[in-house]
Amino acid sequence: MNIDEKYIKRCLEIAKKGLPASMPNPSVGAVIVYQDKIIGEGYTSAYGGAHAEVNAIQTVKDKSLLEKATIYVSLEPCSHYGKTPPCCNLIIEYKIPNIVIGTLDPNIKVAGNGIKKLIEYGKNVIVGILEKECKELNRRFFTFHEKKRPYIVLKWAESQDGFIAPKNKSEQKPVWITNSFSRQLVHKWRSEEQSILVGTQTVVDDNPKLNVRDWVGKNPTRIVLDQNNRISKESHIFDNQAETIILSSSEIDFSNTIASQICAILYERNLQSVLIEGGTQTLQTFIDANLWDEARVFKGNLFIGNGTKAPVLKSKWIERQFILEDELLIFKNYD
Ligand code: AOF
Ligand code: ZN
Repeated sequence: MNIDEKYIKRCLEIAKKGLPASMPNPSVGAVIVYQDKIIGEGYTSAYGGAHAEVNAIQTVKDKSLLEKATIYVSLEPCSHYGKTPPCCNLIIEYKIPNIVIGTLDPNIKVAGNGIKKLIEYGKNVIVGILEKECKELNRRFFTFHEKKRPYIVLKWAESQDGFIAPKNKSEQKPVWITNSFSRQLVHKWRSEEQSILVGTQTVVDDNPKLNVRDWVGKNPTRIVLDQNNRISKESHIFDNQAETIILSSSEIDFSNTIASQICAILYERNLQSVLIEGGTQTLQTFIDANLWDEARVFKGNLFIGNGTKAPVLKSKWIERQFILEDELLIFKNYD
């Protein structure tokens, strides 16, 4: 590992702490180095707050050292006026001569303009260090800007014999396929995505709250499909604890390309990611359209015998974990 990689790696390490609070803004790490010593560092504040560069510069005690220092950033410094002023201007103002950048900002408002401006001001700029890792950390933000759709995470839990629910579910007591630790993990996942989507049958059968109760964090926006207005107004999804968007036939043509239409609606609303929690039909719609990025599948320890079959995903899992007796398989649909 060379010296640039070493410090960009540090940028990534601290940038992790900024997620998910920074979203939909990406979380960036900035590390300021003088004579191979870190003299300041910072990462992106919660959404609407300061960018990484601002926080890093603030921590430098002797600001005169900035004129001889190198600033490492995991994402191209911004050049636009958004909720905050451009970071490029700050770097220029403090006369930092060297800038090492992990990867370009895909946001059309920046997209190379930051680098262009720094070069115009005579800075030494290096771009493209640990690029893959930099994009992976903010994969929701990159997918959203590059593919013009949200980052899609599929999640379901199936029994040993491949069912997600028993037959005549609504007549029975709830059947838990996974243990309480796995269920808590799902609440962490909900706090990490900007929206959560389920189909009509899931609301009718389970009356889910779709919020973050067993973790600390923000509730995602609830997206619910309801083609024929079958969902009762008394359902938990209308408890006002989080925003709920109902997609009925006035918003979507249910005869075709449902997954693409939903992606377009979420994109329009600036929702950078979605956790799809069921049921089988909804999950399968996204799998068949090849509109998914990650799938997280729990295999519980019980046999159901007869009921709703789990979705069919013909990929190979890339990671396997155990949460006590529950098996968790993780699939990725990108390199
Ligand atoms: C940076 N450093 O730490 C981050 C950047 O509305 P604003 O002002 O917060 O700008 C948001 C955009 O800035 C965001 O979409 C992305 O292009 C960039 N994020 N840029 O220089 C940072 N988080
Ligand atoms: Zn910025």
